[in-house]
Amino acid sequence: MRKIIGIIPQYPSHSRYNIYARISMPPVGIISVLTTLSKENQVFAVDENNYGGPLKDCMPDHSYLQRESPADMALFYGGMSNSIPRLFELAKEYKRFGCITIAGGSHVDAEPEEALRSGIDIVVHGEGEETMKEILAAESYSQVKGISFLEDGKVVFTGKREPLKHLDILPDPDLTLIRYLKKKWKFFV
Ligand code: B12
Repeated sequence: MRKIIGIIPQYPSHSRYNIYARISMPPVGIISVLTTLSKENQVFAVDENNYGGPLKDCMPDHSYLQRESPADMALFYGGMSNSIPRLFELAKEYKRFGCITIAGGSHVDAEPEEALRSGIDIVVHGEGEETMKEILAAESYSQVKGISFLEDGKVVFTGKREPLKHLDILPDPDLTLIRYLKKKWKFFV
């Protein structure tokens, strides 16, 4: 059983003025991935854009989170380019904690090498639900389709994975996995 933290990294302060930032809602993609892992692993998530937990230097205090609920794997939402600098900062911090770091979402999908050279161990391309389950079970990452990682300093891409065919078998995203919420959600899309 793995101890997994999912993190939605904070957007820069200027993005808080866009219309969507006025309504707090998490991106559902990473929550869907975490939900598929949550039956067999210990899983929780934090959304740094809607976070009311302990702070350090005005930012979420991940040393505190790690002390309270130690994780051995950190999963990051890499779908928004404006939050990528924060994602890389956190990835390096979680590497220092000794975690395996994994990112998915449209930005890292398009720019895997940048992520792999910035603290991320594995980039998951496309839909992450099945891929993550296979990563957790794999003896060698090269057996898992749809991921990139570094080997001897070079990027290895294991090949494109077919999109999921039966979405109905996926569990509904479990929003209760997100802890330390600052505001309750009023709307959801
Ligand atoms: C729906 C959507 C929204 C909804 C979000 C609803 C919600 N609660 O999630 C709304 C309308 C609110 C929205 C707003 C915005 N959006 Co939008 N949105 C999308 C859209 C159309 C689909 C995203 C989605 O939910 N897909 C379905 C889920 C299930 O897929 P997913 O998120 O990609 O996640 C899967 C994989 O990527 C992967 N995955 C994702 N994360 C992780 C993490 C790990 C560890 C793993 C293993 C896998 C993994 O597995 C997931 C499940 O299969 C995408 C375009 C697209 N086709 O992807 C744009 C997109 C993500 N949005 C974009 C943008 C720019 C915005 C806004 C900034 C627009 C604006 N100017 O205000 C705002 C930001 C809002 C905010 N503060 O977060 C851009 C991001 C571009 C970029 N490089 O940054 C995209 C890519 C569209 C585009 N091409 O321009 N958006």
